[in-house]
Amino acid sequence: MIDSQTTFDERQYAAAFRRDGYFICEDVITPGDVEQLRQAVASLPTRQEVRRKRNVYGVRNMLEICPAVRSLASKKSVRRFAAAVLGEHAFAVRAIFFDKVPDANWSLFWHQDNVIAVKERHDVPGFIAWSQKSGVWQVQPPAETLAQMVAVRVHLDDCGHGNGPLRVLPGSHRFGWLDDELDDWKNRVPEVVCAVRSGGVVAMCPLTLHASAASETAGHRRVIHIEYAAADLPAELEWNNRIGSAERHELSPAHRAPR
Ligand SMILES: O=C(O)CCC(=O)C(=O)O
Repeated sequence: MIDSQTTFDERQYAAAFRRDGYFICEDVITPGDVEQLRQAVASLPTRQEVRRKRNVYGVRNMLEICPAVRSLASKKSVRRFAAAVLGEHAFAVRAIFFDKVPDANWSLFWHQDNVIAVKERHDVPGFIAWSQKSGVWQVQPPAETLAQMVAVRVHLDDCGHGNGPLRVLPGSHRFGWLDDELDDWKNRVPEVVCAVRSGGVVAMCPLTLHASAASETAGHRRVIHIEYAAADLPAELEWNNRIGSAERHELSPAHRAPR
């Protein structure tokens, strides 16, 4: 397990993450932790189950509704994937549970994640496309906000090529929104398949171009996807959660939306 300081070099990790926009690490949590999380997820009330974006099976608001996921988000071995890149004050802002099973199988075309969850709606320049999902405000921030976030995806099942793994285009997180350049990126940059075993992690910048195919197998493909940030939002906007750090940090002026 990478809790032993010897096997996880934070500097090497952070350099690779900043360059590639993703990182795969096996054996981050124990089989016992995996089992506890599987049980915690299985015992969520069914009314919390939602479908997210085009038939994607997911459960939102996991930091709010699942204490085991709150603990996971603060666990050193998991949080360090965010802290090594964003700084020690990194905090978890949102978590989603994803599963793929034969009767809830799904795929997603290449995209960048483009929303964050905030406590209340305040119309601030640069923050657009407001919506409310499962009672929580979602908004598209400037790309710079997402560029300063890390998503840590904790796997609760072995996820090989046939299980609908995440696929990424390395380096695509460094260029802002890529809607108009998607074809160029797909043609030019070989995709990486993020195969990882149960208990492992895929860390990803939300701006990294990613896609996900349907699973070809009968089992689960359970992932707890935790997003971390490290800076306050501008004006009156507040992250919907700040788990794992009590400190508040201002965005640098370069990343602050004009008022
Ligand atoms: O879990 C996956 O395979 C993909 C999830 C995804 O693309 C997303 O969160 O935007």
